[in-house]
Amino acid sequence: MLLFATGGQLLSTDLRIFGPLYGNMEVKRLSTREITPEGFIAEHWTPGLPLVFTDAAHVWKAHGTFSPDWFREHFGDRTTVVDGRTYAMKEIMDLVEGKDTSRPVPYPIKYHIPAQLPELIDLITPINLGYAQPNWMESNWFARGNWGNALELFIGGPGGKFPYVHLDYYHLSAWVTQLYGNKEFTVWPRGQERYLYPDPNDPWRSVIPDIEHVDLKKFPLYERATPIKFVVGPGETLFIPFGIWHTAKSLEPTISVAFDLLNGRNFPDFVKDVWGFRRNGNKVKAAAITGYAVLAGSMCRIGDMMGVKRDSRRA
Ligand SMILES: O=C(O)CCC(=O)C(=O)O
Ligand SMILES: [Fe+2]
Repeated sequence: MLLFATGGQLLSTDLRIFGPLYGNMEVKRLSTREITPEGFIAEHWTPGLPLVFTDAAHVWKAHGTFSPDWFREHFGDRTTVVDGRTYAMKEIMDLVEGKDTSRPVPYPIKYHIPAQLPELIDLITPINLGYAQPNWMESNWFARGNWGNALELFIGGPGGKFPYVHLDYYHLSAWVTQLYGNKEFTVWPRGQERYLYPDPNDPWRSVIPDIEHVDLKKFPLYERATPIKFVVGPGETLFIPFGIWHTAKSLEPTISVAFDLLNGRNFPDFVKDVWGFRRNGNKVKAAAITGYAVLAGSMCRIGDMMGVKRDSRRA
């Protein structure tokens, strides 16, 4: 953050110091015709303001291709585990489309794309959509670690709610592209943590059990929160900057692709988390992993300076 002192006033290149602006935060929807990658960095990534791209993912072959039937046909037997139970893709699609009503529909149902559905990678290239870059998560330096780094397929049925309001771990910024069906997102402007009651044992999650029916006797400060709700539809991409509390609800059968963004801007916070999540365990191991993260980040920073192009097709 750059601060300039001018006649006793502080000016900032980082809008975060103007807290009240966030109280009125709106989530813009923009076409790629209306915002350049440089404009995205200046107006959304740097100040940390969410954005819905209406058409950035239209470059993906997956746009207009992914549907329950397409997954039944191509990956019907591919399994994943949700809450300790194994489901095949065709069972999942029957559940989310209401063809099987014999048991509850869990949410979220996830596949880790590089490990469980690597065939999809070609259909979601370039993963960065021309905007989520540089992304150090695409470099081999970070691909090997387990940093909360994810490239995931999310599947949901009508009314499927993400189980809690949260911040993403490791200060990663999230990109969620809807490829089928509408999903409702709720975000809270920065500075409202207090109203959301972070869990003291896991301060990345709110303890409020159902954000649609908040018990104000138990959580009185929530009355001051200003949630912003909006729907992301097929072909649209939501950018959720690090530090923005959020949650989601599938309004109908939905299929989405989510990935994380890490680069020089969120890296200092990322490193603190790499240490912070491990410091209570084996200190030597925690120090080694944190040291590795610092080295990997330095290599990526040098790579950025040299204009290295990262290959998102790596599995
Ligand atoms: O699409 C969703 O359900 C939201 C996912 C999310 O926020 C997360 O995985 O961290
Ligand atoms: Fe999240």
